[in-house]
Amino acid sequence: MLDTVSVRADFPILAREENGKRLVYLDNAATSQKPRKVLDAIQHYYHFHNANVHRGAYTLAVEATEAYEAGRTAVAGFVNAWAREAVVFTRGTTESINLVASSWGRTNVQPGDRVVVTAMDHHSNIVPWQILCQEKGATLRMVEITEDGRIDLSDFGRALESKPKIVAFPYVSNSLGTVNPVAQLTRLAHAAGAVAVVDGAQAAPHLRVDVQAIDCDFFAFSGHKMLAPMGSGALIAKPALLEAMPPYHGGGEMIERVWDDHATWNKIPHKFEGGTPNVEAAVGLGAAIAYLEQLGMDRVAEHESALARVAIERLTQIESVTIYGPRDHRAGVVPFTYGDIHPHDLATILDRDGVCIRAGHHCTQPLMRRLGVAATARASFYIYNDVDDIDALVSALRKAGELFGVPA
Ligand code: C6P
Repeated sequence: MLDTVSVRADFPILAREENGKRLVYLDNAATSQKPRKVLDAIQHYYHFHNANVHRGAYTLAVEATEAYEAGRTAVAGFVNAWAREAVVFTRGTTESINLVASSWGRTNVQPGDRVVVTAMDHHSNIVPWQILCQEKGATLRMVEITEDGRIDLSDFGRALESKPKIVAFPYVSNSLGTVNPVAQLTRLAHAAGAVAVVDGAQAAPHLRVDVQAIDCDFFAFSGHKMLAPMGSGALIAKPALLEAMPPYHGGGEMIERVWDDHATWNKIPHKFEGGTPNVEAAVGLGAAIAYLEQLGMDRVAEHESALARVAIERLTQIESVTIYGPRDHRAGVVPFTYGDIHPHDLATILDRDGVCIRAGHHCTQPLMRRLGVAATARASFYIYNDVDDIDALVSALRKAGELFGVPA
């Protein structure tokens, strides 16, 4: 396990108390807290190097550009991208997937075509494809999940028989914690002639990602879930695909030449980064990656799996708790319900003890329907969580059980 005492000391917000109790932050799947190194890197950038990037001939602008592009180099190394040019900065997973749907999708999907997603996908990896399919007269096919919360590989195989153009799936489910066999799913998608789009929102922060080993065509992630600022993230794509794709947004910096009635495009990835980019996001993301790499992503993954195992073991001892998702091959996401207590009530009551959990459909309504619930409560772990946090969760839950008269 990680040395959480020293890790916690790096996160100023974790020193705050909630109702006189230690802050127990268990909503990391929604967003992570930020270490001092990331906050300092952003402040340092604004104190010493701020200017608009890629445009200026003066020293400050060159430094700002270098800081921005250093963030790209860090991302490329972090996910083992094919090249630096394979990294397009976006506002996060949602924008990355919309970019693929709008650019690759609009160019390549024709009436009558199929797009495949899974029933455990986040709305961000469903709705952009729905919009594309509606616009193009294509059909969206949702692959079912098994009883124990995995992608149903038989149904996945059946969905591929229709030779879809795009197959999209999550690396890690935010509502089940399932870690999917993404390299295998990509191989199957390619064999059916499709491009594979991996939603890496819950993977990049928590395990070692290697896009070349997965061999996916597109990989989307959000920086804010991995210690970096809000509004940071990237799309990683095979360079040949990016070269062939039309731009997503028109504007400054994404062009080569502009004539009265048409324009030609800048090189990748700049073709997809129209307008002044979020430089502080790239700087913060670079610092976040340095922090995570110093801990080691294998240790991060081990730490969170260990916490999930302990949490599941402890929660299972509470009579009326139901835990969702598979028992193994899972990340540090633990969704549950507690008797008939509404998850929102549970989250509000736990907050009195300083325990922050998420309650709701977690932007996975098709999945919730299949689970037969409107909402779940969810604890999700990161590098600064420890067994004390799980103890606090369990004791706050037992108190809630007493309050609502639910067997504990
Ligand atoms: N999930 C949660 O589970 P953005 O908002 O673009 O940073 O990320 C969207 C997203 C896409 N895919 C998956 C698997 C996700 O988990 C998320 C974000 C958050 O609490 C918010 S619903």
